Amino acid sequence: MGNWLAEIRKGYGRKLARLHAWNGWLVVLLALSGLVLFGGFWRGVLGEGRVWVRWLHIGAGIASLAPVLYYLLLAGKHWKQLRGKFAQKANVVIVLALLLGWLISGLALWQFRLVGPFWSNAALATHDLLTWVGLPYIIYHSITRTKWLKEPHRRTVRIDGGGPANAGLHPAAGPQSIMTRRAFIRTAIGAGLAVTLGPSFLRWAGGILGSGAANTEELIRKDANRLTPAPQPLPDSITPIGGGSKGSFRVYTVTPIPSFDNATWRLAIDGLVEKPLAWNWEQFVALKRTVQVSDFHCVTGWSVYANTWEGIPLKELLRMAGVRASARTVKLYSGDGVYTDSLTLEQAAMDDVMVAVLHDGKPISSDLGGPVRLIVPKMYAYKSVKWLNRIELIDTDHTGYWEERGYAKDAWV
Ligand SMILES: Nc1nc2c(c(=O)[nH]1)N[C@H]1C(S)=C(S)[C@@H](COP(=O)(O)O)O[C@H]1N2
Ligand SMILES: [Mo]
Repeated sequence: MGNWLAEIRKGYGRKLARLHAWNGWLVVLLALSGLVLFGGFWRGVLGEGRVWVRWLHIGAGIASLAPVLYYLLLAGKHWKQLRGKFAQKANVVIVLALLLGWLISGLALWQFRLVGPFWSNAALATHDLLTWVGLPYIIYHSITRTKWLKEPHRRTVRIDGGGPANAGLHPAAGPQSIMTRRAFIRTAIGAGLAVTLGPSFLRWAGGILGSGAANTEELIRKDANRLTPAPQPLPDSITPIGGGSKGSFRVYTVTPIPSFDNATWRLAIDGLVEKPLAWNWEQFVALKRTVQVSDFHCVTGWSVYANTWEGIPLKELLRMAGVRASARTVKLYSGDGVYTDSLTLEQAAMDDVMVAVLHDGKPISSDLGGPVRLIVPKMYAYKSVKWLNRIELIDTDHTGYWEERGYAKDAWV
């Protein structure tokens, strides 16, 4: 294959070691930034910093292609060296497969617009699954291979309580010493990882595989909103005409989650309108509602399908207030005091843009933006302002929270 390859392979042992180290640090960086992106908790803490973490993650992900390609150039020689060492060969294959899987699904997530919601959902599920399987594997791999574990190779742990004086001293272990020290520590680390990561994994798997109902049920149970009377669902919601939503919402927020009661909740429509209006909860639940079924897509790759939403079409509220001719933009405010977004008058007039009060016949929990959130099914969900409390008509443009931080203003799915 030419001299350049021979050149690369020169001093290959040292190169391989350096490559391994670089790859290790990249994986650490990717794991930390990835976990921050995954955790709903960090969304609130980071706010706009999340956009930087996201770029860091994408950049490191693309950069991780370099050590992989470089390794592949050295792989032939390495492979010969590993002859007979099955475990090490398997490790190389597993790590390469993980990196490649992460890279491909990551590229699809990055280019979600090109691949569309179906493939970005598949990519997100793959990306998460590889993380759930691969990260514990890599942590285990790196802990159990550190020097201090390798050294006391032949020591033993006695499980029969043979006294600490003897434990770990005699290489020639008696029949009672069941485990080498190394095997013992490995098992302990494996069990520790399973115990710490297991529950989150099961919750994630439940969300991906099951219907969203269980997860929504739990959110409703611990709902922090205290509003009476409860909205009474229409027949189309009681038995959701969509048949019940599929998938589960990830709770996203850029602030601590706000909650409301009858004294604190208001929805106002003002600005360039003929008749500014404001409703308290009792007045608002008395308004006539309609029911619709639609999908909900987040730009980060997850969707919830066939949601049965019940609420008041935004255009109906606009009609009640009377939009003045000078108005151009509908600015939407969240009761979290921070998040905003906007729609053009034409977009706001679409039939399925809804100020939603019920989801699948149940009140929307505070975590998911209740008591009242906006729904813009034809656009990515960052337009779907949670805890909606004010609709203002303005004659200028308005750049929303995520749009100011790099998301496209044109949010069409
Ligand atoms: N007030 C507020 N509204 C918001 C957000 C937010 O962080 N704050 N996130 C948006 C984004 S990016 C998405 S995907 C959806 C998520 O809705 P969920 O948290 O109910 O799943 O809410 C949107 N509306
Ligand atoms: Mo989103």
